[in-house]
Amino acid sequence: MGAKGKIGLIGLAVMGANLARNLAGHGISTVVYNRSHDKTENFLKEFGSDTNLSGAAALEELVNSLEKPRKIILMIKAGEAVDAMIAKLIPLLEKDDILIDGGNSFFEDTRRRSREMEALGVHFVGMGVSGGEEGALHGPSLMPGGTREAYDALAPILKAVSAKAEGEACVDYMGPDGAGHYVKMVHNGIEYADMQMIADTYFVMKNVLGMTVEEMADTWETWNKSELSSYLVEITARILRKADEMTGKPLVDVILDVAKQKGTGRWTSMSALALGVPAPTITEAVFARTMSSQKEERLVLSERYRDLAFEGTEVDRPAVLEDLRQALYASKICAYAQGFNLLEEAGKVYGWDLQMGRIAKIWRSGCIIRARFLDTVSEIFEKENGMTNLLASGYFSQVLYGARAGWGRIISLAVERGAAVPALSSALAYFDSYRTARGSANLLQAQRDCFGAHTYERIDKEGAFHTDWMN
Ligand code: NBP
Repeated sequence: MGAKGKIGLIGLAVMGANLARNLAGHGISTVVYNRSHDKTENFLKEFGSDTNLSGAAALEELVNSLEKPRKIILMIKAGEAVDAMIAKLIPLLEKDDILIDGGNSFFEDTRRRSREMEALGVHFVGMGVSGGEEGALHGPSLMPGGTREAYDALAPILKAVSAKAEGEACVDYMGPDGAGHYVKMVHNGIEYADMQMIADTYFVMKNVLGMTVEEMADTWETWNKSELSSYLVEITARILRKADEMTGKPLVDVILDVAKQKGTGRWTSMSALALGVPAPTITEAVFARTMSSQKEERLVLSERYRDLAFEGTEVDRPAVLEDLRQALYASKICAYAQGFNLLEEAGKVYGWDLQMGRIAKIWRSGCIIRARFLDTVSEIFEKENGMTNLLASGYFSQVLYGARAGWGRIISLAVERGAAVPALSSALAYFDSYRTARGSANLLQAQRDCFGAHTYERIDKEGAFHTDWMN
């Protein structure tokens, strides 16, 4: 064998294969390995003409073919497969080697693996990779966490292959151990919310405004030129224009309304609950997918309540559409605020020192939630120094003030017609409760004290108080 490879890559499913091609395309000699060797052979048959790509049939061969300290990236199924692969690699690795997990691993697994690997003197980098298969090939947004030393050693490679936003690489050091995978998890939680808010909006367009798919596609295309401009809005317009090859109908109309999930949205909600950070819109988006999967029950109940259709008197469509656009934008601000608040708290709890401005910056390109909006968010984090809650920012508070009336009208209209818009309405409830100085929890505290002697605090005196409520 000639010169040693710069990086090894394990796992040649769609993400790994594309990332390997991206690495090689940037002149980084990459040695690939896959558990089932036929995938390695097929991959090299197709892409092996690139002299920066070579393959290994065994893990020993892979490890021996790399420059020291070795850099190996895992792009395999998250969970037990990662532990199994690490167990096989440990006897082959040496001190100062760097093992990178580029899959969607649960951050607590990454924290554990970091401790285990660092005890052996091997650097472990948990790296979020966003952007799907296209991103992996043409430039993903990368969220690496681990030791600073490992990041510095990897930075030239990661910067080369990552997406670029205004010339800046969409990669930055997130923090120690699980920081990178945590940031990627919250990115996915926000993605769930963003997708559900768009789905809610589509649902109102279709069932309340009675729009055709062409009319909807035109509207999303127009909106993509506004402050809503984003990858998800762009693909929504594209999706609505697609015809089904089998029936000629709009493809979206023949797709079953049952959404699947792989767990990152649920993990984000679980973490928000564990850390005590309100993230209701992200959680509603997870529940909306769960509700979608109750198809049989929904069919039964839709029969039971069939008189409650979406009908109502005709509305002023252009006016409602403008309200809807503003409701979507305002809800988006709230969902991102929830995600950033969660990151802020997790950074403190886990000692990661997460930097909101840097995170917003690396999400501007390459990832699924990339949007013009994130340029604004990153500028705000930079300009409004020390400001970490987006709802408190001067810029977004103006937007939310302006949108509040139309947002309320949309939720009222949807509720009146019986069209569920869980993400848009949860975002409005989040906004309204967050900006309320005196809420309703005084009554909850009284109830808790009444039935369980849990005590309450007073607004006019320090201390814990208990009342005998029955006498
Ligand atoms: P998959 O998540 O479908 O995993 C398939 C790969 O894992 C194959 O290479 C397979 O090898 C390997 N593998 C499995 Br399964 N069990 C293994 C084991 N015990 N030991 C060694 N290898 C094993 O691939 P993917 O969709 O390309 O995703 C890779 C990672 O990137 C995942 O963590 C995923 O969550 C994450 N991710 C995916 C996307 C996306 O859009 N797909 C986006 C962002 C992140 P085999 O060929 O021998 O079965």
